[in-house]
Amino acid sequence: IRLIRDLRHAAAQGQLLLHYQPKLDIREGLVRQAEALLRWQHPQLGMVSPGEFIPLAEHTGSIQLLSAWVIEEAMRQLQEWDGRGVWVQLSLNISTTDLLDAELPGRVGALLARYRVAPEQLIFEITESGVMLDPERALQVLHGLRGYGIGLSVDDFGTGYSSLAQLKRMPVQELKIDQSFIRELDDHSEDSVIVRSTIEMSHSLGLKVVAEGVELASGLDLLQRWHCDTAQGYLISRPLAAEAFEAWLAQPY
Ligand code: G
Ligand code: G
Ligand code: MN
Ligand code: NA
Repeated sequence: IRLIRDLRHAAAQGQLLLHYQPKLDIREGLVRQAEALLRWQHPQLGMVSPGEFIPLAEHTGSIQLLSAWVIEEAMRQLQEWDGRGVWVQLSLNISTTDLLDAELPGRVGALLARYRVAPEQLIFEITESGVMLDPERALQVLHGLRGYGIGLSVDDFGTGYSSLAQLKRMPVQELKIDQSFIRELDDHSEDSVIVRSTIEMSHSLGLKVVAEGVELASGLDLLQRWHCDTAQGYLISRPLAAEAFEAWLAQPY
């Protein structure tokens, strides 16, 4: 209850921040992409995980406030990096509720102009269950975002609702295979069959594939052999604060 009340003020009190987890381009062997992950530095409780407060925010109506903060902060950060000659593409997590907000594309378009951010520098990650709530409305929002040139990605693919018919209708360019299939990836498990066929299917549909939760070097080797495009996970790096991420980028991978 306390958390709900505090959450409403978190943005205004400067308690929110974004961490950035590198996404490795497997073929090129370099990092020019990252996923922005929300962090809440609570004055008494310390770092609170979004796994705890995002669901809370979804239920109490403060999610739109949080999402607005995340989108604007990401743009501000991109503008700052651009000023120092650092080019990155950022993925942002967009909640179910945001997908039903018809005003979202317009607000994002206005922010792109205000911060002079190229739309190619942003990818919005959505979940299929988010789209399933009200497909017509969500598709309209997605097409609106796409109209501004924002990239779209399906997060947590393979869990929850994974309707291939739905996937075909969505204007997405990227698919992220859920961590549960990747973390203990080896050459002969069921996971390997699922991952290989998902990569093949995605490429047939013209989608890039990200493997999330890459923890083992052996897993990365397999993903490379199977022509997966992008790897994200603790093996490459944990999510980092902005300054640490910038320093990390400056080192050759
Ligand atoms: O970073 P971490 O692994 O603790 O994230 C836990 C969950 O919170 C993940 O499902 C992630 O997608 C989600 N999450 C992280 N940042 C954001 C955000 O900015 N917005 C939304 N809606 N979800 C986020
Ligand atoms: O739902 P989503 O895919 O957005 O969740 C991203 C979350 O996964 C982040 O909170 C991040 O901290 C976490 N994460 C990223 N890489 C790894 C990894 O290699 N292993 C594990 N266990 N979690 C990871
Ligand atoms: Mn994500
Ligand atoms: Na995921």
